[in-house]
Amino acid sequence: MKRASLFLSCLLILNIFPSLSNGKEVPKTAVWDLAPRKTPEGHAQEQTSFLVSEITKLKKYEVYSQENVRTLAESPATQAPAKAQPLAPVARTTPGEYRDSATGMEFLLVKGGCYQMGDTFGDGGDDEKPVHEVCVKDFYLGKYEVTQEQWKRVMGGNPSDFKESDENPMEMVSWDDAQEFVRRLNQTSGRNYRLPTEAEWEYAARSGGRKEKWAGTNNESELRENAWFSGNSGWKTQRVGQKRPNGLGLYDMSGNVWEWVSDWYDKDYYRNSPKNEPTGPSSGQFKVLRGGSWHHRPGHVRAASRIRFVPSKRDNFIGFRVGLSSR
Ligand SMILES: [Ca+2]
Repeated sequence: MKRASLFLSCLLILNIFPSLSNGKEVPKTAVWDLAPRKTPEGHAQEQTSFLVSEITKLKKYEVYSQENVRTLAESPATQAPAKAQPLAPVARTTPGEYRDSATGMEFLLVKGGCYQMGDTFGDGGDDEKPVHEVCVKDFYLGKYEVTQEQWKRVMGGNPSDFKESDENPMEMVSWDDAQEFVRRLNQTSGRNYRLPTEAEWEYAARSGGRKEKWAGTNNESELRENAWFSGNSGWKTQRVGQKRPNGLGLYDMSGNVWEWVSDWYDKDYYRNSPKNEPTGPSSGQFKVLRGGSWHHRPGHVRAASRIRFVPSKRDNFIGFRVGLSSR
């Protein structure tokens, strides 16, 4: 509007003062009569100064507007919530916690132990049988699923499907993609990040190997408080860390996105699994995913539930979280 008014003012003034444009003698008009002490030339100079002044103001306004837009874009209200802010390069936070300085990923120390792995409630699939004792050593596990913000910091792009927030979990990532993420992370950090093994994942999901049906609860009526699944997700992923954590303080182990683990899949592996630190079959066609997703029913978001996909599979219900050996 200001530009339009200014343009019209210019036209009006140039119409009244043709000397501004062609140097011809300026006819006397009512305007001169209202300002008899000024010569036409003096008045024209004054109007020219006025125009220059207004144009200068306009340019300042434009600069201000650009700065203002930039400031607004950088204001806290339009940035990702606090957890996605650049984090101080602090490695250890409190005992049992760990923070990666490059990505801001937070890890919790999972104290190792032995537990009953598999279909401990008798309602699982055949590949969850037999229930068998497994022992794992101490390890660190991501407190949250890997977020889109963290992915972008390492990989530089964001192929995820649900981009409502940088704190939504990364999805549309294959097992191979997750390996590349970890490889780059290790290259820059000098650490040894990795996917958790299937046995580690289930031990952590069960709040440290408890007889726990879902991560953090045995009560299906409480599941809405603990997990994003088909009953409450709105058919999309949700920002990580909003639901109740399990007994170890880990979020979204049940639901939100399925999580790749390091193991190859074998439906009969539990019949032959070693007791100590099993790492899965030595080879296979499929990789294992755990925990269910926003798209799946309560039965799929159980701590013991297993599915499989080829390592190149991508979908908008598939993500991952990162583990780290404790030594
Ligand atoms: Ca999950």
